[in-house]
Amino acid sequence: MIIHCQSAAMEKSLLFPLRFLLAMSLAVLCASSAHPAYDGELPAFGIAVSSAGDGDLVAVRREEYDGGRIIDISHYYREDMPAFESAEGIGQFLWLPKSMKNGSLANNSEMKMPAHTGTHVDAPGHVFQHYFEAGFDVDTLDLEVLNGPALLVDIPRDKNITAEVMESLHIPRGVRRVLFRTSNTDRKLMWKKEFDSSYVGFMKDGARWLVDNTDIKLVGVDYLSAAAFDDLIPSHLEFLENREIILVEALKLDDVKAGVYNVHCLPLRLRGAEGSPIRCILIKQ
Ligand SMILES: *[C@@H]1O[C@H](CO)[C@@H](O)[C@H](O)[C@H]1NC(C)=O
Ligand SMILES: *[C@@H]1O[C@H](CO)[C@@H](O)[C@H](O)[C@H]1NC(C)=O
Ligand SMILES: CC(=O)N[C@H]1CO[C@H](CO)[C@@H](O)[C@@H]1O
Repeated sequence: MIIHCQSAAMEKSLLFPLRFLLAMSLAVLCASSAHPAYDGELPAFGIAVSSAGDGDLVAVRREEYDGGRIIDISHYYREDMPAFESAEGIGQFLWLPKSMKNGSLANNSEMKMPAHTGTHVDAPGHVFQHYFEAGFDVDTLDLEVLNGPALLVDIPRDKNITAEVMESLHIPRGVRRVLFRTSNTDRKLMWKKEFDSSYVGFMKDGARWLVDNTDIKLVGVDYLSAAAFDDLIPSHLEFLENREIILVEALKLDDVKAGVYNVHCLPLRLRGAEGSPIRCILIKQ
């Protein structure tokens, strides 16, 4: 145990103040001879862990906060989350190269995943080479568009989002952010490992209709792509050509009432990337 503690204290990768603090707390742990590591699975995999020491520690996981006022509409990342055109899910994306169990002063995970994984955002460079080259990456997206009043609407369950469907929704002018809930949510497609190309999304004419006839700048959808599989690129081109519309995909809209909310979405500042994981929440008005 003592050897273990000393090797941990020699960890070099941390800045001094943190190192000092951790060394202090480690000293306490060493003195009380409790092992700092947990004995369960990694919390990242959605499994509560119990401490090796006194009593059980149970991490609380929530989809809502403050009595339901704040709703998390992002999916947590998991290995069996669907990946575009794959039957295998996203697979392992998180590793623990430095772990307390192996004598490190702290656990330091590493992650690797495609930028368009899970709940994510598309930037104009996703489908336009000249925009990509000109730097229209996720760090250029307008946070004002990604944060503000939003409408959550239900789409007729028997159709993809065509011009006709868009027209039938009667979304008033002035509405700038809309989250489209479809049968993808009913079918729990984001909870199935295998990619399903029969998901509902925008057909080219639906995307065009939205651009021409509404003030919508934030388009949120409930599966991996805003565009229906059959119109994958044409719909993206319609949406992203004017560089005003932001697509947020694979939102978790289960059990949320249709209506008006404040949406808050924040992508990572990944310069050079045409996509990014994004955390989105709804706040009841
Ligand atoms: C600890 O180190 C051993 C030996 O290098 C390795 O096999 C094991 O996977 C490591 N465990 C963790 C949790 O990093
Ligand atoms: C939506 O379009 C996809 C192809 O992109 C198709 O497989 C699916 O059946 C369509 N869904 C509906 C409800 O029409
Ligand atoms: C806090 C935390 O993530 N602790 C982890 C540190 O690493 C060990 C493995 O060495 C895990 O079991 C813990 O869960």
